[in-house]
Amino acid sequence: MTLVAITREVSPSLERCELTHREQEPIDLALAMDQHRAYERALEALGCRLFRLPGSPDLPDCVFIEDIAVVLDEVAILTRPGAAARRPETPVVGATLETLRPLAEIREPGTLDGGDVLVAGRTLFVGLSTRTNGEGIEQLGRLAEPLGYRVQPAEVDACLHLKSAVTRIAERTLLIQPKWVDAALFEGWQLIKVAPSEPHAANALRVGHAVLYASAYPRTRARIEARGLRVLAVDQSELAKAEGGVTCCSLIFEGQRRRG
Ligand code: CIR
Repeated sequence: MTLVAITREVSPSLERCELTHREQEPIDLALAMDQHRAYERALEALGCRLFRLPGSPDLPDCVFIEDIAVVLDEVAILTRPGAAARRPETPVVGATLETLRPLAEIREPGTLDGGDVLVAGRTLFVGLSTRTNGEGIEQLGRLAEPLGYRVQPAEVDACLHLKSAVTRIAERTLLIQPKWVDAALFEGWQLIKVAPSEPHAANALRVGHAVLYASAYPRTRARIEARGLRVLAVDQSELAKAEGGVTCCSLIFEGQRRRG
C-alpha cells in the first residue's frame, strides 16, 4: 500500500504566524523553504507519494497542514482550527482530500486542530488544548465512534498540542514528555520519555517503519535508536521558531482512492 503525504508550501508571510509559547524571532524564510523541501525529500525517500499544495501570502501558517484535517482509513475530517486566522486554510486541503476519502467536517462552535489528534490504532487520543475544545472532541466522537474508534480526551498543559507532548513512533510505542500530558492515559503502551535536557523532543513522525525526527534532539534520538528504530533526522530550525515540528508539516495516510 502506497503512503500518501500531503504537504503545503511555506508561506512568504510565515513571520506573521500564530505564536503561543514562543516569543517572535526573525525567521530566515529562504532557509525555512529549503528545510521544508528537504523534509519533503525525506518523506519521498521513505516511500511516500507526495502531493504538494500551494502556499499563500494570506495564510502565514499554511505549511502546518497537519492541523487542517484528521485522515482515517474511512473518512477525512476537515477541522475547524482553534486559531480563527487559520480557518481559511481548509478549502484547498479539503479539495485535495475529497479525491482520496469521503469528507466530513468539524462545525462551529467546535474547534479542533489536527495536532491534537493522536491516532493509535482504533483509539483517538485528543488533546483538550487552547486550540481544541470539548465540543470539537464531541463532534469528532460522533463522526469516528460509529466507525469503531474510541475517542479518549487528554488534557495538555504548557504546550500547544497533544502531539507536542506525545507521538507514536512504532506499533506499540509512544514518545512522551510526561510533564505536559498524563502518562497514565497511555497504559498498555511502551513509553520512551524525552531526555530531560530536550523538553520539546516528543514530536516525532512515524513513516512506515522509520521515524522522521528533528536533528535538534540528539539525546532523545539516541533513546529511540536504542529501541532498534531507524531514525532519519531533518533540520527544522526555522519552522521551530513558528512552533512547528515534524508531524505538523504533512498529512500522511494510506493512499487508496475513494470508490464511486
Ligand atoms: C500555530 O500556532 O498554529 C502555528 N504557528 C504552529 C502550528 C504547529 N502545528 C502543530 O503542531 N500541529
